[in-house]
Amino acid sequence: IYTEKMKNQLFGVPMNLGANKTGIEFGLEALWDNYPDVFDEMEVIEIERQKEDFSVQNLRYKNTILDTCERVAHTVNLAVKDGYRPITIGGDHSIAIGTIAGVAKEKNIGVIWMDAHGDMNTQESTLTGNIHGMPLALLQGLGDKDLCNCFYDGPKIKSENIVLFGVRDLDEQEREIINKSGVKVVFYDEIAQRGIDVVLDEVREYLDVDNLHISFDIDVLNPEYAPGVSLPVRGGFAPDDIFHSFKYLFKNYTITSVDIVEFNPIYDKNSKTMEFVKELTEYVKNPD
Ligand code: HAR
Ligand code: MN
Ligand code: MN
Ligand code: MN
Repeated sequence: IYTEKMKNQLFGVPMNLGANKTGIEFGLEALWDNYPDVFDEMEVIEIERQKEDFSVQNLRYKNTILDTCERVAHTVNLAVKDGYRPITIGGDHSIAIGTIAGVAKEKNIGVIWMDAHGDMNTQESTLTGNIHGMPLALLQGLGDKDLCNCFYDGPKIKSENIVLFGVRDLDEQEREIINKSGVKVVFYDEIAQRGIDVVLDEVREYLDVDNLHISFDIDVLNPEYAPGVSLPVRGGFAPDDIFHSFKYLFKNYTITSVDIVEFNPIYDKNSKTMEFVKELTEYVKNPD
């Protein structure tokens, strides 16, 4: 299935409340200032601060994150209904609660979650209380009920239609949640050992869907190439591996929608990460 030439719609969500270091909230501005031709037509979904219960330590900024994700879902959903491919630039990874809800309401999708982390904690397992460590669990109906029911009630994605790709850092309890869920995990080490082409072919055989959402966390790259993230993890992909993988996915699935998240300009070096984000966005806007 070759992805048809679909029109894209770019969204930006400058949210950083799901993470605990400062910087991600400045990512979009940095991209605009430096590459106006790529990012100018982006529609920004603003953050509207809600009242928070600060005695709740394990779901930090839940109310604002939920409000934002509801609006992200609504906007993304309209784009999908109008026949567009929404490309959403973060922001921390909690925004995927909204983007995926927005797409999943209209289409039966698989999800490839490219990330050094699992993002499958719940409010019970989290060691940090940061919601960007939870979106993939929430999207399967695991965790806080209100967040699980973002945009519409119930799970958004079946566990068997999810692949975690490039993982290098899981929390202990998170690992148990993942194993129980049945999500397929492809660790970075396995990809490095067996070769990316073998592994991508296995993913294609495993993920038996036509429509695929790519949720791309920049920290899946080796921090050598992309230091501009909040939680770098040793090892990981080179940019070429990522472009190769995207090419493969665009050839083998209908890519309905893409997230590119967790760019933190404060930790960037020589604009390496920013340039990568620009190039990846350009590729997604005009895949070959
Ligand atoms: N597992 C850790 C936590 O729950 C770190 C999660 C990191 N998440 C992101 N997005 N950077 O992948 O806090
Ligand atoms: Mn509101
Ligand atoms: Mn992530
Ligand atoms: Mn991550």
